[in-house]
Amino acid sequence: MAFDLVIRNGTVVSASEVLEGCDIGIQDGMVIAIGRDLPITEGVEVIDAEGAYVTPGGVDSHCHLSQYYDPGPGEEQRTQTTDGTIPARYNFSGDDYESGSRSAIAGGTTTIISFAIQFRDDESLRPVVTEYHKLAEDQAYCDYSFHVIVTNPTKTVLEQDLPALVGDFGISSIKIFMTYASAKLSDYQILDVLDTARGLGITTMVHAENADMVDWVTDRLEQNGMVAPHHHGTSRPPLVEAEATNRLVTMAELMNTPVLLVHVSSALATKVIRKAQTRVLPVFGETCPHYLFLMAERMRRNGFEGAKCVCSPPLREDSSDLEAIWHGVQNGTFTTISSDHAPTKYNHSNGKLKGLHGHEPHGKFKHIPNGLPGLETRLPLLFSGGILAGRITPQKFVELTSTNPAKLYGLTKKGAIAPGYDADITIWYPQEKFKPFALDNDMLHHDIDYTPFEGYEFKNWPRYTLLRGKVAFSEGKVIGSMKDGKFVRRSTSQLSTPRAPGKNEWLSLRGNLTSLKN
Ligand code: DUC
Ligand code: ZN
Ligand code: ZN
Repeated sequence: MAFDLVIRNGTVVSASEVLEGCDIGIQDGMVIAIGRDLPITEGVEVIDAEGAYVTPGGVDSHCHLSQYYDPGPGEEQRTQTTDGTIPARYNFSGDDYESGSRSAIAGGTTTIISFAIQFRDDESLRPVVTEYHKLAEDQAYCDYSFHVIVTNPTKTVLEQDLPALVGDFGISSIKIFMTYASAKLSDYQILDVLDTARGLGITTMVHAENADMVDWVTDRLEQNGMVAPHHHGTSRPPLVEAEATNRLVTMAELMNTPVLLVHVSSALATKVIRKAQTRVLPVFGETCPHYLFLMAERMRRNGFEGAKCVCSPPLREDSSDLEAIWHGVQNGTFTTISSDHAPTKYNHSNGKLKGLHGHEPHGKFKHIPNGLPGLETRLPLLFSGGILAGRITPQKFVELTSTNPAKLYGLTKKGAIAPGYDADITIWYPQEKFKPFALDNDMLHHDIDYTPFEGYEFKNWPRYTLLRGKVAFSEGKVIGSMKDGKFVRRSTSQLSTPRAPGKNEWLSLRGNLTSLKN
């Protein structure tokens, strides 16, 4: 067997096993052998991984790059084109594909699935996907795919674009919102989307928060002058998330189709998902590192700087929420842990300070863009605060951060170190050789002026990240190129299939799969 590269003597982790003293043979960007003492012929590149964990490259199935998603109350959604090619609606203040994917690779993530958002006045999804291809092509250090955010389920979208998504575009998932004036769908529209998704084998991701509850509480808070950053959390209590989660689960059951609740933050919503799973409904859950490591008090720190930790759903007040999320990670309620990297700079006119300017002295939380940076820190945080803290096993780490997201979203060559799979591999430091350090934002590779994990002690970090057999990150340095990352076409989910319409004849009105399982 001729290898281009052999990773020698590592502790290779899969979602089920930890194999010590294992070699990995790579040829043409693909894993072709795993075993002990693989033959090393002259000229073969060798990476010594003795004493180190070797994990499949991370798959981050939820991040926002080149996306300006919520213009905020009273502002126009569309603005004019600035350079003739890319509309100014992408004039956001977060990461683009270059900086975001660079940061992914530096944190051990080799595939990202980011969002292509339809704006309300877009009749069709096709130009949206084309635009995002333009934004990402030759700009990515890691492989990438898109989920499409549907904000306007027109007849064209339901009858032509969604059916074309899987076959023509290689995209098998969509996201919908139950909150935000500029994005939310009515329950009627959600049913339309779920009905169509079932027939096509599309996995629907849902942002579940009750929009009216948020607006009603926000109005009361404003009337009482309670507008500082931490009141963002007050305006979106756990009940807001739990109600929408429950409503969505009910709609998914009616429609008999798989759904994934994204960025779950509270004990109450976790319970709703767990209960649905106990009833064997195809309901999946995703959570994020910030709901495992950060709490609402962060929004009270340093005056308006608390805005740095404003995200939706919000960080929670009560440590019992954080513990419930850890339990959900441990007991299998959550299928994936994604970063929900949705950053904006702090010090930027379109960034967090937008919530302060014009609303001095305390700012107004409803004008603060929602979201946190976290692509680069996702895996190292879960390695230090999960595996090394004894909260999860190395196998669970791999399952939640790579194998499951790959399977759930139909990335058939990602998520495992196995013959025939892409050689996307993260090699950690041998534990005894690693000197723990406190994180400083300057160490990160994103284009954001802060990290919510500043000062957190990291006890390990990816030493090498390999993308399809090529070392892209080595001992603190990104050595890959932004032409290395490729768009990956996806199949339908390997974790679930839509179910047969059963006795509900009205469900079959829109094209169902011909070979449905019951
Ligand atoms: N939803 C996300 O998925 N990310 C950031 C903000 C939001 O509301
Ligand atoms: Zn969301
Ligand atoms: Zn998100």
